[in-house]
This record gives sequence, C-alpha cells and structure tokens, in this order.
Amino acid sequence: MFRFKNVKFAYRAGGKGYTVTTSESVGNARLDLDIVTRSVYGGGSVLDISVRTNSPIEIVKLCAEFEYDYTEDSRIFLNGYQSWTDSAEKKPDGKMRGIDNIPVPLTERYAFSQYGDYNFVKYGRRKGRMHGFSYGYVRDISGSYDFIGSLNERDGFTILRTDTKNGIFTADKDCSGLKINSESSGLGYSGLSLYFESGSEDKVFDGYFLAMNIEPPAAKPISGYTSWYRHYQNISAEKIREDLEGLISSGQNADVFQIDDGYQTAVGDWLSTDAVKFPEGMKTTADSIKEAGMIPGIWLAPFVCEEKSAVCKEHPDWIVRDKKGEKVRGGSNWSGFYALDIYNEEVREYLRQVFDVIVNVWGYKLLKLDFLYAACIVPREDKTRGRIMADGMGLLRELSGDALILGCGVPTASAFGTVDYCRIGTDVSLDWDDKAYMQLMHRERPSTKNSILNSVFRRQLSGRAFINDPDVFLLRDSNTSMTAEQKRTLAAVNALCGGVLFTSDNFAEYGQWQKDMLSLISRLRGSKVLCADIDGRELVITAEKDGITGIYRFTV
Ligand code: 9PG
Repeated sequence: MFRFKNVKFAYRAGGKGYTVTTSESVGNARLDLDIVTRSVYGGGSVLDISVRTNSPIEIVKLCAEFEYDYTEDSRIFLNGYQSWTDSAEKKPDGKMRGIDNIPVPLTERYAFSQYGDYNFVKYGRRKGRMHGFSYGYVRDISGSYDFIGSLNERDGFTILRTDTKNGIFTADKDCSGLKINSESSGLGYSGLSLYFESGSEDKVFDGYFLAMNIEPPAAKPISGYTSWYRHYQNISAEKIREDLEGLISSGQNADVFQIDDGYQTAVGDWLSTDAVKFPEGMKTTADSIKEAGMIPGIWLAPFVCEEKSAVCKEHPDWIVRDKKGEKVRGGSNWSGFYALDIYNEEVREYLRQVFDVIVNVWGYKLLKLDFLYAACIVPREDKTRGRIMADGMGLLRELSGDALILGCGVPTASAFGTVDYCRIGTDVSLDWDDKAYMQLMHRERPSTKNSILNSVFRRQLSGRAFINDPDVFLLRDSNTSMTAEQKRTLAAVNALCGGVLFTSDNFAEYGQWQKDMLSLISRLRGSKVLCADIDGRELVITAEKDGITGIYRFTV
C-alpha cells in the first residue's frame, strides 16, 4: 500500500521563492494548497492536491511523497514517457538508463534527448531509483497489484518515482515554470489527482479507466499490412501493388493496408506526392486497396516538418522555438526535423487542409499519426507539456473526422481515449537487440526485444485506453537477421498481447513454416493474458482462450 506522507510545493511570487511541506491543506493570504482524499464510485480512492491563488504565482514544484514497503518479490512497473519508450516490470534493485552515458557528440548529432524525457527528468543513478509517467504499479508475485495512476494528465504529466532502498515513492507534476494568474487560468491549478487501488489486474485497471471516465474503445482489433519494415522509405505505387497482390493471392484476411513514410517529397509536405514513386497520385493506390476490400491506411507526422521541406523553408514562424529563439529539434530522422506550433492559426489551417485531402479526396480512412511527442517538447509559461499534448490530440481527433487514428510516438496518457489504436512500444528492428552499440542509443530506439517487452507490460491498455498496436511481426526469410525462434516469439507475443496484428511481409513469399506460424497466430489471437513474468531472459505468459489455459515460455 502507498502511504501518503506529505506534499512539497514550491512557487515564486513577487520575485521571491517560497516552499511548503505539509501533509494537510494549508493557506495564507495569497494562496491555498488543498489536499483532499475521496473515494470513487466503482472502487479505489483519489488524492487531489490543488492550488488556489488570488495573485500571480509561478509554480516551481508540486510533488507528493509516499512510503511503500517494497519487498524482494515486488515487481515494479512505471510507464515510459511515450509510445516508443521501453516499459517493462523491474525488480526493486532495477535501474533505468538515460542518455548520460552516451558520448556528447553522438547525443548532439542524433538529438537523442528530444525523443524522450531526458531534458526534463533526472535519471537516478542508484539501484532502485526508477521513474515513469502517468501510471504504474507494484505487484507482488502472488499477483496482487498496488496501483497508482494520474487522473489528470491534461494539466501536466505526472512523473512517478521509486526509491526502493529508502521505501519511498513520489509523484511529481511536470509543471515547473507554469504561471498561474487569475486572468489566464481562473482561480488556480488543479495539480495532482492520483488514483489508488489494490487487488487483481482487472480490478485496478478497470477502476482506473472508470475513474478517468474513459469508455472502452469502440474500435475493433484489426489485422493488416504496413509498408515500413519491408521497404522503409523506398516505396512506390509499383511495390505497393505487388504487396497488395501478394496479400490478395494468399487468401489471408486483412482489414487494413497501410502506406507508411516515403510517398511524400518531404516530411511536412504531406500533399506533395513524390511523382516518380506515385505517378498517378495517392488516390489511385487508396482506390485499389478499397477494391480489394480493405481499409486504406496512410502514415503522416502532422506536428513536424523536416529541414528540407517546403513547410520548414517557407514558414519559419510556424516552428516551435526555444527561449533563445532557436528552432527546436524533434530528433534526427530524415534531414533533421522540427516541431510545429499547434497554437499558430496558420498551422492549424494547413493541417485542416492536409487532413481533408488525405481523408476525403484521397480516401485514406486509417491515419497513422506519428512523432506526436514533438509538439510538446517545450512547455510554455501558460501551458504544461501535458496540456499542449492534450490540445494537440483534441485537434487531431477533430481533423480526422470519422477516419480511424493509429497514434504513434505519443506520450501514452495523452492518447487514452483520444485515438482508436496506439503503438505501445518501439519499432521492431530487423535484428534482435543484443548488440553492444545499442547501449549507445536512447530508450526509444528500434529494437525487437524492447518492442516485445512493451507489448507484454503495457497489455492492460488494450481494450481500455485504445486498442494496442504492438508493431509488426515478421516471418519472412530475407532481409532480417532474426532467428526462427525470435520471429516466432515476436509473432506469438503480438498475437497474445496486441489488438493490431500487422506485418510488413509479402504473403506471396510465405512457405510452409510461415503458414504454420500464421495458424499459430490465429489460434493465440483473442486470448486473455492472465499473468506474465520475466526472470532473467525467460518470459512466461499464462493466457486463457475458450476455457483452456496455456503457459507460453519465450527467451527474450
Ligand atoms: C516512419 C517510421 C515508421 C515507424 C514509426 C517511426 O527513436 N527513433 O530514432 C525512431 C526512429 C523512427 C521510428 C521510431 C523511432 O519510426 O514508429 O513505424 O512509421 O516512423 O518514418
């Protein structure tokens, strides 16, 4: 059980700094810090810590501290920042690696810090000092969960931390630098809203989503194809047609056929189709997918533009800037890319046009919206990262109309209830991930191993927050160095834990082994995972389907 200890609140007013540490509500002439506990309908309790002020203040820190009796058998899960961030249960002596160990020239060149939380969260160096975002739990290996989850990520992300050696757990609001004054933000700041529940997996997760008022997603599990892990950016109408024909001739069922990155002349210039690759334009391809009885899907990264794009060159004022006025990098993909300012009316108008053409003129009805985290890299003095991301997700939902959204590269909680499908792990790589140089990269790097672990340990989100996309399975013989065992593990875990079952293979190339694997996948699909444990490299998943319980062992 988490035992509430106190709140640390620090702020600046009239040029002076103040700090308060208290376990009860306190107030003075300027402000009130309210600490309220309530129980919720459906089970669980909530701790609300909010601020009311009658004159302008700037928040420096808002943090709640708890005591927790970790034991050697505790398994700790702290959700990683965004879709791609590695997120897996850890033992109490676990650690998380930031990017401090990476040589600075590499970090700078590849802008690793921008993909994750490295610029605003301090990574603990000692054993047992771990952190995550928005929700987490401590599970004892008998299967009982002590769960904590934020109900209010819209007013700032919540950073959850353990210090297992000292029996401490903290919840920090990512709101440092937020200016509150009665004119712009009303009477105050809603601050931390933390939900607690203990018991079985279903009880705590159902309770959490009920407390957030998030209904189970209307979207259904889907299967299909994406072009990325076969062709990367080297796609063309011709290659897409070949893969589409391969799928049709295989007789396999698929709901979605999705074109990924590579059809556009530059990232950001979504309506400028590469005429060499797609001479007849993108509508023709969508039409042929529709004719084959599938939903046409397409990838875009609506909140970013790459250095060489026309958007970037022609609209320097659309780009998010730091305090020095420098353009803020989102990462190093393509020619390097920047984030667009979603509060700029021209940006919104441009995106409105882009979505209108893609959905209504070209006819793509599933939109894989990627690199979304970039929008909120820099918080503003009147908006936290959480607020910017929430506004961004609201905008995307509105622009997409009734097209399905597959969110990707998105801070997890911002996608709860706002997208139909969501990537919950990093990119599958064409190999596994045991190479030493992988340690010289960030937590969001492509890695089949990390992708699998995220599928397992974020499985509870599927059917509650959205439908999970575990990324593709690959069974082909060529263009991958994965062993047969590794390919089987990837396919089986995706089938057991995910709701989106995509591949980037051409089914026409499949031999008997691959066909056997496809029937394994369809047998595992729709299972209910009862329990998953990892010990060293052994992953054990217990799952039930049609009244039969299976125990599956994998090496990861
Ligand atoms: C298209 C791709 C695919 C893929 C997405 C995303 O951390 N990284 O360096 C990193 C790079 C690329 C990436 C994810 C992470 O891939 O997940 O499915 O759509 O974009 O460019």
